[in-house]
Amino acid sequence: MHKRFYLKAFGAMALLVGGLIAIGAACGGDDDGGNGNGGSGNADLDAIAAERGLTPEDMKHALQQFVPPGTYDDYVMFASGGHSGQVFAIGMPSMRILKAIAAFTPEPWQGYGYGSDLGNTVLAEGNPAIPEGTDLTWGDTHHPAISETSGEYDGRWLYINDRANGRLAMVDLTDWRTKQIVPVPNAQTSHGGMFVTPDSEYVHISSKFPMVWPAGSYADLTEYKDKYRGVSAWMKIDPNDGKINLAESFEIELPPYSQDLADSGKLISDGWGFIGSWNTEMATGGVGPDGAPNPLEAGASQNNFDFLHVINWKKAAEVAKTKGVETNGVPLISLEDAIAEGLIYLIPEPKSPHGADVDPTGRYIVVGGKLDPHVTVYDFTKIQDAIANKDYEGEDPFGIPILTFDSVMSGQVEVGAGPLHTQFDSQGHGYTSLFLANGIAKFTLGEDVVKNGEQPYTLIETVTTNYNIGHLATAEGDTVSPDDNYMVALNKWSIDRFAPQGPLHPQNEQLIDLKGGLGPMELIADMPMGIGEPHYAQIIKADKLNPIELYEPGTDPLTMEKSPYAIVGGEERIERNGNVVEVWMSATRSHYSPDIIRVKQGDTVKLHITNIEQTRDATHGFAVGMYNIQASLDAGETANFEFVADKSGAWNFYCTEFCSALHLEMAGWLLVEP
Ligand code: K7E
Ligand code: CUA
Repeated sequence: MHKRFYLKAFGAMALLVGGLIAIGAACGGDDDGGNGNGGSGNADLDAIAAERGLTPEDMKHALQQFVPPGTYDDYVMFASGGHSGQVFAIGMPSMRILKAIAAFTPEPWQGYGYGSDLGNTVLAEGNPAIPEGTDLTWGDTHHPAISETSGEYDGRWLYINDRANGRLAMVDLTDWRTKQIVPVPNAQTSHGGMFVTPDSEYVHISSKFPMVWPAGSYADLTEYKDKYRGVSAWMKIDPNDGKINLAESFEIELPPYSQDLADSGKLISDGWGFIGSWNTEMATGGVGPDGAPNPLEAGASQNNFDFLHVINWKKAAEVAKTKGVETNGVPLISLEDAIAEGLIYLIPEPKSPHGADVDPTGRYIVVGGKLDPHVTVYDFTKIQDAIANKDYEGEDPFGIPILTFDSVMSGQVEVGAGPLHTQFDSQGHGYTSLFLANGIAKFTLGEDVVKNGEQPYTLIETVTTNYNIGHLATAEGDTVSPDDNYMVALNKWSIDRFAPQGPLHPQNEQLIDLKGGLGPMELIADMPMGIGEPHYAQIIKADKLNPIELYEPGTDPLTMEKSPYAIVGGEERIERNGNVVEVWMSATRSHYSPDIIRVKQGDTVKLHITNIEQTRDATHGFAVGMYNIQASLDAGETANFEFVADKSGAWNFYCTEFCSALHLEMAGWLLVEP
């Protein structure tokens, strides 16, 4: 058993490895590849290290993370931005932010949601039909999922849920822009997923808290059990453009538990999905029968077991065609039909579970119980046997069969306090985040995957993180073949890790070296994340991403086809039709053409701008003061704006992107005559 603590105060060599303590150079604890006297063996490097107070271990970590200027990272991590409503693309191992991808929230740098039609259209389409009149301009991103082919990330699209409003966004990884926001029918909130099925047939999303059904109706919390429902939604991915096709999607009614993290089966469990849950007590907060306060946290923590939902989605997709009832745009399978057709089973899972993660072989499902120091590992082959044998220990209040815990559980490992989420390597290990113990535990899975002479279901080692860790992500971690080299801890608090900056601190993402899965885990670097709270992330090999360098001339990024409003140089014009003024404008270094637009107050202005550049990175902005308009037009892009010129005056518009030596001259006038 290996244990390792990070004891910086003792200096670089303060390592406990394999039970051996090596403190200081005298011990020759040369785990760091140093030269035995605490230095690098290079006089220049040693001088720099001495001047900056760096230990040999610090130097090693710097080298492990270093990506020389002008060279590329090996991996890209797509991390949720929590209630920033965005997705952050981060190069790894350098941990450099490459892009904040606007999703549910307007983002001015990319001109997303500030007047041009890509962001405005996507944000508007993301407003649920029920209730009427929603105008959502933020979301709470939690779980990104990269599209897969044969269980491997394929780098085409990325999906992410909105925890707050029951929606999902689709990011097109050809240009790293959000192309669609889909409100999930019959769900008010979301959590379970996103995960894509191994060949990107569907992306799954399930509700977090149940809502009153039918959507749009009202019921008091006293009717929670009868009127509130959760949902498991299987959103059909269009294989050509990655967009969600609602009519070909389907949903399954779920009991009013709080469905939680979920994962997709793969390989032997392909065709199945797994959704954890808590609050099977169906507590609602407020006061108890005795009139004393009974907060949700207490009411929802009564039962020793909650339920892992096991769903046969491949069969459900077929059943939906005959038994699905169109409900707010999507075929919905009732719980009654789902039970009768054998689409859903429950498995007891101990003590307020959170994560539910499927290992790379598809055989093991690991669940962490927040209030239990163990992870519980279920065996899919045993689950199949139990289903075939009707090996039930009962049914829940809604009639869903509960598989016998002892029949389907294959092992439990005491990993430490507050286990949440689990990732895997290809060496038969699980890595579970420990929210309360501030660390990550590495343990072995079942006998058929365990390697290197290790014992099944054994704690191997833990590494300390700073501080409360939520999710963790390993490189290629949710695929059938994880890469065993990097892991990132996505921590909630940073406390004293970065320079003080007032009461709100950044969250802390920490890079950990997995050493081929052979350990010991080693913390390499901290990365402050001062622009959003990370929940989950997925890490893809950079060479699987094939983003375009330019748009074809006149492309509408929303459709990726030629815009009907695209022009080439020489076709610029202004046309008036009644009180509608339509402008076809080009943008290139370093001018707009036309650069003067004359309208009358109250006119509707339809503005089509084509960036006629075909040079990589030659982006031009377009901002109009006092009209709250800001766009970013990438090379080849055509963007459209429509607004009422309701403010009279001579308004300057200009390019917001410093595009050339004469960038400051790239400006013009919107003259709105009273
Ligand atoms: Cu654990 Cu929403 Cu995935 Cu956050 S959830 S940590
Ligand atoms: Cu175009 Cu600045």
